[in-house]
Amino acid sequence: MAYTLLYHPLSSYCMKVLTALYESGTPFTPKSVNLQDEAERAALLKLWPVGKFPVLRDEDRDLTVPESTIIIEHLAHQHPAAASLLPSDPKLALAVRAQDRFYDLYVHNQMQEIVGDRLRPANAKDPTGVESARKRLATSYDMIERDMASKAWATGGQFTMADCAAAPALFYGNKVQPFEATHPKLAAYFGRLKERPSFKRALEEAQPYMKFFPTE
Ligand SMILES: N[C@@H](CCC(=O)N[C@@H](CS)C(=O)NCC(=O)O)C(=O)O
Repeated sequence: MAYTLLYHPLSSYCMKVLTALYESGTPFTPKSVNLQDEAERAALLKLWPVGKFPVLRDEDRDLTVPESTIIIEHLAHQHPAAASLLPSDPKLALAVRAQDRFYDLYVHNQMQEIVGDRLRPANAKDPTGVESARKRLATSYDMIERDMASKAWATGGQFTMADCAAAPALFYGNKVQPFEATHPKLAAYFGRLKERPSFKRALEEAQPYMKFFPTE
């Protein structure tokens, strides 16, 4: 099995896939992409014109797989050790996909909206967009707080793709809109995620770049 992952260690969606790769012990070749470097950016665009990472190359099948969720689903189908990230039972799999969508769309993307605004020049800020992202994030935190009352992981007792999605979304979400003082069950879940060796490793690899995260 020859996988190459185009990614950057600081990128939240890349951390989602790294967590899945480390969780399953899937061997892969990491190819860090510096988007500021014209040649590296061009190489990414050639594979996936949308220009976002992560992108997985499955060399054996000559397949380019973009989108974090699809990459993890691909791994779960191809690599037995990754199978538990997406249960074979259709009902359980649906629950995992539902939580994965929730974390991507209503936590991760809202966090990205806030971070993206910090990177915009002063004359191009979008306060309305940021306000709406903050409101949605607050709603999501409340939903997770209720939902995590009796569960260890996002869909129950098993660590799945949904937890890979939750981990980086909550890590950066907590930076832009802290929840630890207000949402104890969410904070406890986040604590478990940070201690999970797979995510812990992704976080450690991001540390050297954390200084580039915009704090305001
Ligand atoms: N829906 C995509 C989102 C990927 C994404 O937003 N990636 C960010 C990094 S976390 C990116 O490539 N940003 C660079 C850009 O937009 O130019 C996924 O799940 O993989």
